[in-house]
Amino acid sequence: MNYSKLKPFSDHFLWGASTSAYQFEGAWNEDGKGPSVMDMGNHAKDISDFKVTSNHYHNYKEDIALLAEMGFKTYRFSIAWTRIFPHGTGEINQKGIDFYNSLINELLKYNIEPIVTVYHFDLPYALHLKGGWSNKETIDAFVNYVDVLYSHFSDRVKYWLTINEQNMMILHGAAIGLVNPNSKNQEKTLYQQNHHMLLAQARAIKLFHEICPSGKIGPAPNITAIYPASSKPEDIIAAMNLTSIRNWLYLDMAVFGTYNDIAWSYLEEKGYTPIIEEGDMEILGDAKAKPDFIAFNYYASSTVSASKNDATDKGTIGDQQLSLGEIGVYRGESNPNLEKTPFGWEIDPIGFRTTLRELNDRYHLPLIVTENGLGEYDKLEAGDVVNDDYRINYLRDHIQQAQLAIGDGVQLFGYCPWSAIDLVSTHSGCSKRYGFVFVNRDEHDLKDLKRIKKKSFHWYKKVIETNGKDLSS
Ligand code: BGP
Repeated sequence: MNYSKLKPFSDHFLWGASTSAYQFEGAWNEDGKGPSVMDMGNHAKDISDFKVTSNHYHNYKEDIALLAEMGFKTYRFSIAWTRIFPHGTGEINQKGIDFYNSLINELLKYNIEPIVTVYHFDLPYALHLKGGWSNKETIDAFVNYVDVLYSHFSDRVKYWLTINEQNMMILHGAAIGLVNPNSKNQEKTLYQQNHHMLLAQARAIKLFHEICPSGKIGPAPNITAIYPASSKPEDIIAAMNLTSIRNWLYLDMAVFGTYNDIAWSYLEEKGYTPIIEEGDMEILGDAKAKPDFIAFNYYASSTVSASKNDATDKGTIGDQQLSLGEIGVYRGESNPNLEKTPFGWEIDPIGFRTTLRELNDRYHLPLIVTENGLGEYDKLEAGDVVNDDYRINYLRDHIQQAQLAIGDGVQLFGYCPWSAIDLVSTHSGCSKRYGFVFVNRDEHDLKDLKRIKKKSFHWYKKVIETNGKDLSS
């Protein structure tokens, strides 16, 4: 629909950006921090340095001053579970509490609203050794951990996110360290882990509502529109299959407290159904466990066609070599109507509006975008200049579509692109940059880690200043 007049972003719209602890903080084993699965994973050794990353742990004051200079209204960051509990449970590490207290206070000094992700891929390694999310005790460890976070920080933190991209963790479990890539029956294991994570999330939300009635909490999956490759009816069914398996399985449980029917039928067909113990569905269906809003990450749409029922259904896409396609369910296709980033991710701003509409139609909850952005090989030019016009174009096109979605009736209350400042990409190291601020380092040569404002820094500052009215560069 074309509108003759655009609805504006609300006066209190939360403009900001995001980071995550293991990609940004560094100080991986300092001040009592224990190891996480991300510290111990394979990517940590070969691709890049993950021990120092952007050294934010030691540089947070300068970093937050830069966010304040851009005029950020909010900043989404994650807390490293292993800074609070080095082994996942047990004694609290006071230095971890101190660090996040200082970080939160520094944000508030500039009137930047903190949005905290409690778990962004970095499960404590000690819990992983005891079976990770396959072990139901991890649910109790998680609830104990969030309880400690709420009691220390909820006096100042109003917005909380439970689990970052649970759906990506389950769909690409081996890549994110949930299962051993050589283990058997990975999917069966992963969907059991998924069930446990859903229980952990429901209990964490319920607890939050009991002890922080004035705060807001929600999940943060990666959600995207899935297109049928053609108008063939069988392609439409394939798109619905993937939409249910990738998107609704997670959000229907969070919001409605039920397994999505199509996704459940898929689990049954494949033999992946989790064991559901007595009492589990009561926990999942508890009215107090319902989120206050939905946060979601959006980078690209996906396109699929009907399965051919043979091995060619399973292909790969993009730089992460993620498989897209499953025999008897759907096959991944590239979309000829879309340009791709140098890392092979399809750029689809209109798909962003579609995704916002779909989420609104289905759940009628306020929405916030917690990741959206362009990974590129930025070049530092003479005179400390980074001309990242491609990033400005990408973000501008997405913000325009977000505004159209607001016109469609979507209750969008914030936009936090990825990432505030350069950090290390899990699979592509620090050559793949997303930030408004360049961090001067290479994969293994840490150089001086100096912060350098990119062209997009100045552009985004103006976008925020004008509350999204001036998107020109
Ligand atoms: C999301 C993650 C982020 C970040 C982002 C970009 O899936 O939540 O942590 O990594 O993707 O991905 P990449 O770094 O692989 O380009």
